[in-house]
Amino acid sequence: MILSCKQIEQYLENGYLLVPGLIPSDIVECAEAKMWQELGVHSNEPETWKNANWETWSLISPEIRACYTPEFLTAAMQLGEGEPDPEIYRPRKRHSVLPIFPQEGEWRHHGAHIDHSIKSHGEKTFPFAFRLAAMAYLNDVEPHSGGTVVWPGSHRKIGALARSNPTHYEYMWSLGSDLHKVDIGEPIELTPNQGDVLFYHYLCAHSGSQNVGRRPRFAVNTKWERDVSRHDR
Ligand SMILES: O=C(O)CCC(=O)C(=O)O
Ligand SMILES: [Fe+2]
Repeated sequence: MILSCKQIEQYLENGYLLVPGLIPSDIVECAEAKMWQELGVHSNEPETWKNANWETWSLISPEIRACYTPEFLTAAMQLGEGEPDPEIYRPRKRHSVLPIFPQEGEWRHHGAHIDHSIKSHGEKTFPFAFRLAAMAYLNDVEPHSGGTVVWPGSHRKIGALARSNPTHYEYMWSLGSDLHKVDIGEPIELTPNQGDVLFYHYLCAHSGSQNVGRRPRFAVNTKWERDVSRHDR
């Protein structure tokens, strides 16, 4: 096993877990290099960054898929809900590539959201919209440089809201639009290092944040779905 009982406890308590150094440095360095290449911009030439090619949004290059090592997938399986099914935790064909380039202005997050809560997608809340999400960080993230923001324990409060009226909250979009009805407390800005992986629960409130630093933030987000048939949508 990759994660300790203490880490699993932390995940259950907080609704997320940042696992340091889960991706070996040689693999994550290759993935970062591939991301620069796919975006068509140069690490040491900031003037090129504004021309980044966003068509790589769902990039499936082998260098990035290589991040999903057996250790990564085992950690995901340890945290996923229900019976572990190795078929579910195989590397996905698609995932979201999430670069955040530096911008001028005040640092801020974009407001708490839960994933899969877009109305037109029609995702159901129960038993869960997806098993587990993971953000793999491909480079170091300094404070106020695009770190993911999380609300510890928000998954339990949002879960309680959902269960208070399962009919009303049948769909993720209805739950997502009522987050203001619960006090989810204060957020924490994560400052992960290259190779760290953030796992989060499907009801964990979180947000992207503005990068007012000097380097782009590169991350890859993946979801493990409820069942294998939905896995590679
Ligand atoms: O970029 C981030 O740090 C967060 C992204 C996010 O919330 C998402 O992809 O749903
Ligand atoms: Fe999100």
